[in-house]
Amino acid sequence: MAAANRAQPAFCLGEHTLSVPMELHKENRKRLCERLRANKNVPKNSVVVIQGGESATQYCSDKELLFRQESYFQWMFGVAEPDSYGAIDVDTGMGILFIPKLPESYATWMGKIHPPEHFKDKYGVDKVKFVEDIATVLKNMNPSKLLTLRGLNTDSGKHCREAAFDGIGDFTVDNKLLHPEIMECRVIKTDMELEVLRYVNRISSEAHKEVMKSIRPGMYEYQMESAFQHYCYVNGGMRIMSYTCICGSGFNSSILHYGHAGAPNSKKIQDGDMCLFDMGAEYHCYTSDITCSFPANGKFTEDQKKIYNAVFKASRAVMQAVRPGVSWVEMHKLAERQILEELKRHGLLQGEVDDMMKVRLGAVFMPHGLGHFMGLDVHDVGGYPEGVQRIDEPGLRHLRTARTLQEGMVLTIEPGVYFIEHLLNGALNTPAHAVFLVRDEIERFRNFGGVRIEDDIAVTSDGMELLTDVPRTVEEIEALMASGRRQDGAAQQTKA
Ligand SMILES: [Mn+2]
Repeated sequence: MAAANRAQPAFCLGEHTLSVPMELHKENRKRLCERLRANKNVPKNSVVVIQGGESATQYCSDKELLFRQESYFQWMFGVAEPDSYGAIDVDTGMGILFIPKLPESYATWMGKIHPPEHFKDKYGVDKVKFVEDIATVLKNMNPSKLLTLRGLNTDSGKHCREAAFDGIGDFTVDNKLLHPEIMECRVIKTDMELEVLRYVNRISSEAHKEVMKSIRPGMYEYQMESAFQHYCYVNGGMRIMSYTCICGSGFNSSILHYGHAGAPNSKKIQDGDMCLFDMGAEYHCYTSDITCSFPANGKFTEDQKKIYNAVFKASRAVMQAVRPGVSWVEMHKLAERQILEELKRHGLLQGEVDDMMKVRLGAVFMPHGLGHFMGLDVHDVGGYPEGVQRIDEPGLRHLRTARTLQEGMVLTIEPGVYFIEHLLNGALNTPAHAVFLVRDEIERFRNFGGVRIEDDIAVTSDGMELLTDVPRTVEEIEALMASGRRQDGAAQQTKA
């Protein structure tokens, strides 16, 4: 086949899904090389070497876990298969993919063993070699230094896995230069990356809307999780969730990361419950992270409206203010201020909002950060590069970034108000906080649960682009949920 007739290499799961060009990763490699060449500590003839994610089995069994590529490797090469390595010649940008040489038995159990040429076409890299030849191939490039990836993930506190292979001891290795540069590249999204993030947001938004239309009191939380996953996979080819689905109803909506194995979205949804559903699916490892809060029965009570609108006001105030040059810490405080003002207006708080801000009262109701970077990881890297300090104060210490916004950053905006038992008790027992709390009103909300409104945005040159598309006002939510219920009526009429 003539090369000219060949389609450009891309990741695609059918005509109804997005085609992601491998050019995206080529551009990423190019951007990385440009940054590295601009760094005076990187000598000529340096070669980046990175190890991809490894296949694994469940504990001591032979059950193979579904592989998901490591995010730095994905960013550079977009390779779906495990146990690969990659190298990039920094001076020329030439990219080499190293694939494992598979045993014959692979063909029996896993399918056809493809030759290197197949992967060269599939991923649009310059060369494909076998992992077992990596030392020889690199030696022939005669590099001054191998740049390997080692650095701290400031969300998990873990270090990324540095490349290792037999014979690496024969090279001069530097494991400090690469990490800050590639991390910074990942913080600023390219147009091609934004296209994928728009796609995952669109599909995940549609899935949230389906859930809101189909939910009924009497259903179980996990059935809503299942409906979301089904929608994303069927319509978007999105096999993997960006994180474990959080489908909290009633009191569970106050548990920030509900839905884990110990609390597996297993409650029956009751009439009158507030629901907080935080779910997002990924495609080609690009993530989405969306939270919708709504009443299970489709109609807000007056109290639910008060709390929901306080959070909504905070969300929209931040969206109005977001642009390059703005401090994320200030955005967090802006959201807090809106929330405190609304809670005061509705009689839950008393006193001066300025004074509440001084004692960080906002963290009692919103104990998490306003939002975080998002990309190949749902909590994406780069929140605290060298020189950016975490602020050790209630609420603010949980911010996953304290940076100043720049064009091309992608973040979540996710203010919330939660009535969390031990935080309320703590505040009621702390005189500096208790003075602002209207005790009887706070008691009335003890079993309310919580509200979070989470959208994904991209910072543009003069503001932001909203990637998420779900109903957000009380009226929009009630109208959408009513439309799902009208279908019930129609179905009953047909039966009769
Ligand atoms: Mn989030």
